[in-house]
Order: sequence, then C-alpha cells, then structure tokens
Amino acid sequence: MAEPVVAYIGLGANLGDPRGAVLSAMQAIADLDGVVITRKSSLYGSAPVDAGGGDYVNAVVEVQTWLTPHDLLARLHDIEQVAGRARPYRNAPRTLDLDILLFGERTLDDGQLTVPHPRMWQRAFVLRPLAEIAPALVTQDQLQAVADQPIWAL
Ligand code: A4P
Ligand code: MG
Repeated sequence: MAEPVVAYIGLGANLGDPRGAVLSAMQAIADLDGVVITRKSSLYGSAPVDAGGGDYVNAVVEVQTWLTPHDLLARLHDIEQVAGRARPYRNAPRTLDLDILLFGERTLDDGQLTVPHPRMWQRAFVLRPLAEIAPALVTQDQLQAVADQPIWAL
C-alpha cells in the first residue's frame, strides 16, 4: 500500500448542538476507511468571522490518509450531510463545516477543492487549534496577525 499523506481538517459548528456535532464528527472521521486520526486539538469557542449567528465551536484534527484529496472531501461532505448540514447561502450558520486545511505538500485549485485552504491564515479559529497540535506549521507572527479575533478554550 502507498504511503499515507498527513492532512489537517478544520471542524466548525454554530447551530444546534455545536459541541456535540464537532465531537461526533471527530468520531465519524476516525471511522472512515483509509483515514486514521493522529492528533486532535482541544475544542475552542470563537466569535463568528465574516459570518453571522452564534459563537462557533472549532477544532482541528491531524489525520493520516490513503484517500485522494477529492475522495476525502466527498467523505467529509457525507459526514456534514448526516449532521444535517444545509447550505442556504455562503457562510450561513451551520450544524457542521469540515474543511481540508492542508493535504501533505499538495496544492490544488480546481473549482471543487482549494488546498491549502485559502482563508486559513486569516483565521484564529483555524490557526490556534492547528498550532496546538502542529506547532511547527504556524509561526508566532501568523498567530499575532489574528490575535484580535476572540477565541477561547472550552
Ligand atoms: N471547497 C474548496 N476547497 C475546500 C477545502 N479545502 N475544504 C469547496 C473543504 N471544502 C472546500 O463549502 C463550499 C465548497 O467549497 C465545497 O462544496 C467544496 O467543494 P461549504 O462548506 O459548502 O461552504 P461554506 O462553509 O459556506 O464556505 P467555506 O469556504 O467552507 O467557508 P469558510 O471560509 O470555511 O468559512 N467563524 C468562526 N468563528 N468559526 C468558523 O468555523 N466558518 C466560516 C466558514 C465562517 N466564519 C467562521 C467559521
Ligand atoms: Mg466549508
């Protein structure tokens, strides 16, 4: 079997039971064929960024995966659907949002999938949990740049 790739997945929710949705999604990711979770961040509360609605629960997981990026995205969409995700408009409040942040060293931009996630470096709700589990990937300057965004450990 080919070598697995290390990928990072961002989890976010701000409708219904956000904490339960993020924890269930971590379990659902762990249960996927071809995916092994190697690290999980703590859960964080965060104020909405470029979006309305209530506060979010956010987290990041590190996985090893044998899936292609598009197959991983499809499986993450399945998990969002089971969580009751509706998409009435962009950045609408959501029961669960799963984003592929990094997929090994790959860069992709084909209309379906953009990796690295194009907005991750502007967002404390991504960088803080990512820095917790993969400190080598996030610089102090990058954290400083988002220090004005409210985020707290849960
Ligand atoms: N897509 C492209 N690249 C990716 C990727 N790397 N990972 C495509 C996942 N999906 C990717 O996403 C729309 C389409 O993006 C997908 O079908 C996929 O083909 P979506 O999840 O349906 O829509 P969205 O969530 O409204 O857009 P997006 O781009 O995921 O939004 P963002 O930029 O991720 O922002 N504030 C706080 N505090 N916490 C949050 O979690 N989340 C957002 C969502 C805004 N503000 C937030 C939070
Ligand atoms: Mg998304």
